[in-house]
Amino acid sequence: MKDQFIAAKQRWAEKQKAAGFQSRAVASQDRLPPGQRLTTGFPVLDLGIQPEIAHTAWTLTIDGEVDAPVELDWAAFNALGQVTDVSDFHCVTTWSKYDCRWDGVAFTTLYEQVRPKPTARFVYFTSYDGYSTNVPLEKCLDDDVLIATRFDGAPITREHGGPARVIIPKLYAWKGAKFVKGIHFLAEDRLGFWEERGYSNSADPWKEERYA
Ligand SMILES: Nc1nc2c(c(=O)[nH]1)N[C@H]1C(S)=C(S)[C@@H](COP(=O)(O)O)O[C@H]1N2
Ligand SMILES: [Mo]
Repeated sequence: MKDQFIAAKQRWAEKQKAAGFQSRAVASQDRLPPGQRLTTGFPVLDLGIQPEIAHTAWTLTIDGEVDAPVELDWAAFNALGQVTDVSDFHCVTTWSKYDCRWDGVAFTTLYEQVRPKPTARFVYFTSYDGYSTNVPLEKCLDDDVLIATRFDGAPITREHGGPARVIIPKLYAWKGAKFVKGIHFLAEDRLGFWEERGYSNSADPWKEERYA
Protein backbone atom coordinates (compact mmCIF):
# COMPACT_ATOMS: atom_id res chain seq x y z
CA MET A 1 0.00 0.00 0.00
CA LYS A 2 2.83 2.37 0.93
CA ASP A 3 4.62 1.86 -2.40
CA GLN A 4 1.39 2.38 -4.30
CA PHE A 5 0.81 5.56 -2.33
CA ILE A 6 4.25 6.96 -3.12
CA ALA A 7 3.95 6.04 -6.79
CA ALA A 8 0.58 7.80 -6.99
CA LYS A 9 2.00 10.92 -5.34
CA GLN A 10 4.80 10.95 -7.86
CA ARG A 11 2.46 10.64 -10.81
CA TRP A 12 0.36 13.50 -9.42
CA ALA A 13 3.47 15.66 -9.31
CA GLU A 14 4.35 14.80 -12.90
CA LYS A 15 0.83 15.55 -14.08
CA GLN A 16 0.78 18.92 -12.34
CA LYS A 17 4.07 19.85 -13.97
CA ALA A 18 2.78 19.14 -17.45
CA ALA A 19 1.67 22.39 -19.03
CA GLY A 20 -2.00 23.01 -19.78
CA PHE A 21 -4.89 20.61 -19.53
CA GLN A 22 -6.02 19.98 -23.08
CA SER A 23 -8.62 17.42 -23.95
CA ARG A 24 -7.15 14.06 -24.54
CA ALA A 25 -6.97 13.28 -28.22
CA VAL A 26 -8.03 9.67 -28.12
CA ALA A 27 -9.24 8.66 -31.57
CA SER A 28 -10.45 5.28 -30.51
CA GLN A 29 -13.75 3.61 -29.79
CA ASP A 30 -11.98 2.07 -26.85
CA ARG A 31 -12.54 5.21 -24.87
CA LEU A 32 -16.23 4.47 -24.31
CA PRO A 33 -16.81 1.56 -21.94
CA PRO A 34 -19.19 -1.19 -23.10
CA GLY A 35 -22.87 -0.28 -23.05
CA GLN A 36 -22.22 3.45 -22.58
CA ARG A 37 -23.17 6.33 -24.87
CA LEU A 38 -21.57 9.74 -25.01
CA THR A 39 -23.36 12.82 -23.75
CA THR A 40 -22.20 16.39 -24.10
CA GLY A 41 -24.51 17.70 -21.39
CA PHE A 42 -24.09 17.00 -17.72
CA PRO A 43 -27.12 15.13 -16.32
CA VAL A 44 -27.85 15.40 -12.59
CA LEU A 45 -28.25 12.22 -10.55
CA ASP A 46 -29.21 12.48 -6.90
CA LEU A 47 -31.60 11.23 -4.23
CA GLY A 48 -33.98 14.14 -4.75
CA ILE A 49 -32.12 16.19 -2.17
CA GLN A 50 -29.56 18.84 -3.04
CA PRO A 51 -28.40 20.07 0.37
CA GLU A 52 -27.35 23.70 0.59
CA ILE A 53 -24.14 23.80 2.63
CA ALA A 54 -22.62 27.21 3.27
CA HIS A 55 -18.83 27.26 3.29
CA THR A 56 -18.99 28.43 6.91
CA ALA A 57 -20.99 25.32 7.86
CA TRP A 58 -18.97 22.84 5.79
CA THR A 59 -16.62 20.36 7.40
CA LEU A 60 -14.94 17.19 6.19
CA THR A 61 -14.33 14.54 8.84
CA ILE A 62 -11.67 11.92 8.18
CA ASP A 63 -11.47 9.16 10.77
CA GLY A 64 -11.63 5.43 11.46
CA GLU A 65 -8.51 3.27 11.20
CA VAL A 66 -6.11 6.23 11.20
CA ASP A 67 -3.49 7.59 13.61
CA ALA A 68 -4.43 11.23 13.07
CA PRO A 69 -8.18 11.76 12.54
CA VAL A 70 -9.09 15.28 11.49
CA GLU A 71 -12.07 17.55 10.94
CA LEU A 72 -11.21 20.08 8.24
CA ASP A 73 -13.15 23.28 7.77
CA TRP A 74 -13.40 24.95 4.35
CA ALA A 75 -10.29 27.12 4.85
CA ALA A 76 -8.16 24.24 6.13
CA PHE A 77 -9.28 21.98 3.28
CA ASN A 78 -8.51 24.58 0.63
CA ALA A 79 -5.12 25.31 2.19
CA LEU A 80 -4.04 21.76 1.30
CA GLY A 81 -2.07 21.21 -1.91
CA GLN A 82 -4.31 21.56 -4.95
CA VAL A 83 -4.32 19.38 -8.04
CA THR A 84 -6.13 19.34 -11.37
CA ASP A 85 -7.16 16.26 -13.30
CA VAL A 86 -9.10 15.72 -16.51
CA SER A 87 -11.03 12.48 -16.66
CA ASP A 88 -14.01 10.76 -18.23
CA PHE A 89 -17.19 10.24 -16.20
CA HIS A 90 -19.27 7.08 -16.53
CA CYS A 91 -22.73 6.79 -14.98
CA VAL A 92 -24.27 3.35 -14.58
CA THR A 93 -27.44 4.63 -16.27
CA THR A 94 -25.34 4.42 -19.50
CA TRP A 95 -24.23 8.00 -20.11
CA SER A 96 -20.59 9.00 -20.22
CA LYS A 97 -19.05 12.46 -20.34
CA TYR A 98 -15.53 13.03 -21.64
CA ASP A 99 -12.90 15.45 -20.42
CA CYS A 100 -14.29 16.61 -17.10
CA ARG A 101 -11.78 18.95 -15.54
CA TRP A 102 -11.71 18.78 -11.75
CA ASP A 103 -9.67 20.85 -9.28
CA GLY A 104 -9.32 19.93 -5.64
CA VAL A 105 -7.27 17.90 -3.20
CA ALA A 106 -5.76 14.54 -4.13
CA PHE A 107 -7.01 11.64 -2.04
CA THR A 108 -3.35 10.78 -1.41
CA THR A 109 -2.85 14.16 0.28
CA LEU A 110 -5.60 13.38 2.79
CA TYR A 111 -4.26 9.84 3.19
CA GLU A 112 -0.86 11.23 4.05
CA GLN A 113 -2.30 13.68 6.57
CA VAL A 114 -4.40 11.19 8.59
CA ARG A 115 -1.84 8.35 8.52
CA PRO A 116 -4.01 5.25 8.13
CA LYS A 117 -3.12 2.22 10.21
CA PRO A 118 -2.08 -1.02 8.45
CA THR A 119 -5.57 -2.34 9.27
CA ALA A 120 -7.22 0.26 6.98
CA ARG A 121 -8.36 -1.51 3.79
CA PHE A 122 -11.65 0.08 2.81
CA VAL A 123 -13.02 3.60 2.58
CA TYR A 124 -16.61 4.54 3.38
CA PHE A 125 -17.72 7.97 2.16
CA THR A 126 -20.69 9.82 3.65
CA SER A 127 -22.54 12.85 2.32
CA TYR A 128 -24.72 15.73 3.47
CA ASP A 129 -27.75 14.28 1.66
CA GLY A 130 -27.56 10.97 3.53
CA TYR A 131 -25.79 9.20 0.66
CA SER A 132 -22.90 6.83 1.23
CA THR A 133 -20.61 4.67 -0.90
CA ASN A 134 -17.72 2.31 -0.28
CA VAL A 135 -14.47 1.75 -2.17
CA PRO A 136 -11.41 -0.44 -1.50
CA LEU A 137 -8.56 1.77 -0.26
CA GLU A 138 -6.26 0.70 -3.09
CA LYS A 139 -8.73 2.13 -5.65
CA CYS A 140 -8.70 5.46 -3.81
CA LEU A 141 -4.92 5.71 -4.07
CA ASP A 142 -4.95 5.98 -7.86
CA ASP A 143 -3.37 9.14 -9.22
CA ASP A 144 -6.68 10.44 -10.62
CA VAL A 145 -8.75 10.30 -7.42
CA LEU A 146 -9.54 13.62 -5.80
CA ILE A 147 -11.98 15.52 -3.64
CA ALA A 148 -13.00 18.19 -6.11
CA THR A 149 -14.23 21.69 -5.36
CA ARG A 150 -14.18 23.00 -8.95
CA PHE A 151 -15.49 21.70 -12.27
CA ASP A 152 -14.33 23.16 -15.59
CA GLY A 153 -12.81 26.14 -13.83
CA ALA A 154 -15.77 27.17 -11.65
CA PRO A 155 -16.94 26.12 -8.18
CA ILE A 156 -18.97 22.91 -8.34
CA THR A 157 -22.64 23.86 -8.36
CA ARG A 158 -25.03 22.60 -5.72
CA GLU A 159 -26.78 20.22 -8.15
CA HIS A 160 -23.44 18.62 -9.04
CA GLY A 161 -22.44 18.08 -5.42
CA GLY A 162 -20.78 21.24 -4.18
CA PRO A 163 -19.07 22.42 -2.09
CA ALA A 164 -16.98 19.26 -2.58
CA ARG A 165 -17.41 15.88 -4.22
CA VAL A 166 -15.32 12.77 -4.67
CA ILE A 167 -14.13 11.80 -8.15
CA ILE A 168 -12.94 8.24 -8.84
CA PRO A 169 -12.77 8.15 -12.65
CA LYS A 170 -11.97 4.45 -13.07
CA LEU A 171 -15.22 3.40 -11.35
CA TYR A 172 -18.87 4.11 -12.18
CA ALA A 173 -19.77 7.55 -10.91
CA TRP A 174 -22.00 6.38 -8.06
CA LYS A 175 -18.73 5.53 -6.24
CA GLY A 176 -17.97 9.27 -6.11
CA ALA A 177 -19.90 10.93 -3.28
CA LYS A 178 -21.30 14.38 -4.02
CA PHE A 179 -21.76 16.76 -1.04
CA VAL A 180 -19.05 14.77 0.73
CA LYS A 181 -19.01 15.07 4.51
CA GLY A 182 -16.98 12.15 5.83
CA ILE A 183 -14.19 9.82 4.78
CA HIS A 184 -13.99 6.82 7.06
CA PHE A 185 -11.14 4.30 6.86
CA LEU A 186 -12.36 0.80 7.72
CA ALA A 187 -10.80 -2.60 8.36
CA GLU A 188 -13.86 -4.40 6.99
CA ASP A 189 -15.93 -3.48 3.97
CA ARG A 190 -19.31 -1.84 4.58
CA LEU A 191 -21.83 -1.42 1.76
CA GLY A 192 -22.97 2.06 0.78
CA PHE A 193 -26.36 3.36 -0.31
CA TRP A 194 -26.53 1.83 -3.80
CA GLU A 195 -24.32 -1.14 -2.96
CA GLU A 196 -26.94 -2.16 -0.38
CA ARG A 197 -29.58 -1.86 -3.08
CA GLY A 198 -28.14 -4.22 -5.63
CA TYR A 199 -25.45 -2.20 -7.38
CA SER A 200 -22.10 -3.86 -7.94
CA ASN A 201 -19.57 -3.50 -5.16
CA SER A 202 -16.63 -3.30 -7.58
CA ALA A 203 -18.22 -1.00 -10.23
CA ASP A 204 -15.64 -1.27 -13.01
CA PRO A 205 -17.20 0.25 -16.17
CA TRP A 206 -14.76 -1.62 -18.43
CA LYS A 207 -16.05 -4.92 -17.06
CA GLU A 208 -19.63 -3.60 -17.03
CA GLU A 209 -19.96 -4.31 -13.34
CA ARG A 210 -23.30 -2.54 -12.97
CA TYR A 211 -25.35 -4.71 -10.67
CA ALA A 212 -24.41 -7.33 -8.11
N1 LIG B 1 -24.25 12.48 -2.26
C1 LIG B 1 -24.57 11.88 -3.41
N2 LIG B 1 -23.56 11.54 -4.24
C2 LIG B 1 -23.83 10.95 -5.41
C3 LIG B 1 -25.15 10.65 -5.79
C4 LIG B 1 -26.18 11.01 -4.88
O1 LIG B 1 -27.39 10.78 -5.12
N3 LIG B 1 -25.85 11.63 -3.72
N4 LIG B 1 -25.39 10.03 -7.01
C5 LIG B 1 -24.27 9.31 -7.64
C6 LIG B 1 -24.53 8.95 -9.02
S1 LIG B 1 -25.50 7.60 -9.31
C7 LIG B 1 -23.90 9.59 -10.06
S2 LIG B 1 -24.05 9.09 -11.66
C8 LIG B 1 -23.16 10.84 -9.82
C9 LIG B 1 -23.88 11.93 -10.57
O2 LIG B 1 -23.20 13.14 -10.52
P1 LIG B 1 -23.86 14.38 -11.27
O3 LIG B 1 -25.22 14.60 -10.66
O4 LIG B 1 -22.93 15.51 -11.05
O5 LIG B 1 -23.98 13.98 -12.71
O6 LIG B 1 -23.06 11.20 -8.44
C10 LIG B 1 -22.99 10.11 -7.55
N5 LIG B 1 -22.79 10.63 -6.24
MO1 LIG C 1 -25.17 7.13 -11.59
